[in-house]
Amino acid sequence: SFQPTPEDKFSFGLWTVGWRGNDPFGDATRPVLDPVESVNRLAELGAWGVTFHDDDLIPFGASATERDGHIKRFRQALDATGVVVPMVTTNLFTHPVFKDGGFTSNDREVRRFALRKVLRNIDLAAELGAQTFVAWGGREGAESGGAKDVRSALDRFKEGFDLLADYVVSKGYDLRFAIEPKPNEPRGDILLPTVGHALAFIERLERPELFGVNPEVGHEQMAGLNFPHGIAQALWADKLFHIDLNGQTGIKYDQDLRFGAGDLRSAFWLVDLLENAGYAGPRHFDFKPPRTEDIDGVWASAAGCMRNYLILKERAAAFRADPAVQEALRAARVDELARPTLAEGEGFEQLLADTSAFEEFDADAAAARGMAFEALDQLAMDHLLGVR
Ligand code: GLT
Ligand code: MN
Ligand code: MN
Ligand code: MN
Repeated sequence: SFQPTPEDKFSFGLWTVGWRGNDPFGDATRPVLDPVESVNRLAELGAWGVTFHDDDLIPFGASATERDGHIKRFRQALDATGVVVPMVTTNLFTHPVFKDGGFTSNDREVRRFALRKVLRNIDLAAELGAQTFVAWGGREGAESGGAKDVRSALDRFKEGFDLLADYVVSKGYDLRFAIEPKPNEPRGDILLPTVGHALAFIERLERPELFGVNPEVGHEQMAGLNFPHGIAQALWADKLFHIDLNGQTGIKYDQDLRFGAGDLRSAFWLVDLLENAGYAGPRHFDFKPPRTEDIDGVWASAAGCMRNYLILKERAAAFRADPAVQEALRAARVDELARPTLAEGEGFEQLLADTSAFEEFDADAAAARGMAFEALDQLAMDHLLGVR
């Protein structure tokens, strides 16, 4: 059965099920959703965790007493349901003060305010036991050329993250940061637009070991990129700290469809990869139930995210277990790629001395060998479509 349990480690942002359906052309179509109600309903559906931005839980500008009250109610709901908080993040994009960004705003006072907002939220994250702190810089970007000195902005980005890492280390928090890339929307162009940009940026930080990525399915696809390939590289670099699962149909606005909607083949290969690579982190859904839906539709959409993951997990396992697939994998020489190109102890001298590698190598004969990829891919399709 495809009934989720806490062992599946499914988590949801409060801002996902709580999205009211407002878009640039239309007002909200749904009423405000109480975070406590979200925790209760998600627990009933079989979710394991809930995540949030500071402002999802505590309205921007709330007094200290109001803040404590919101946190207290939320904690009670967590305790009552057993739902955990694996990740927390900060809203540095909704309030107009962040119109030119948080850490990279040209306005220095805004940058200092943004850092303070994040530091305060890191304390809350640690208090609630979160192990990952996501940083999505949706407003860190530009619409025009001369207004943003990108090299200075990257200096300020680094300055901010280095400060946060110092803070976490000095406090002794068990917390790591996951940078979430996105190419555009809401800014015309966003800094750190893809997984690759983020991975390269992380290596320039003072404590790179505390930083990884939080790739989102739709964000890479908005840039026309192959999401499973980006995830594979993040895994290869030991940097997949968290993941935002959702659906997207090609290069267009950020759709945030429920997981499995959108590019289904890509979703299949993604689940296959996550499950086989031993990714042990949260399966976090960052989707937006379409604004056509009432509250029942919201929960149907949330349940669909988990159900689709579990279906794809079952399909991927069946694919891997099928003897015909194993034979097709061998025919496609997938195992051969795992074999080092050089023999044990071999260096360029031995390679240069090996006449079979070049002088006697028959390029035309090798070129004539088919790779047998299509037969393998059709087996995957058969499994994905449930006819095998
Ligand atoms: C926002 C964004 C998401 C990010 C969230 C974290 S907020 O909804 O579109 O992709 O993951 O800040
Ligand atoms: Mn996201
Ligand atoms: Mn998105
Ligand atoms: Mn989003």
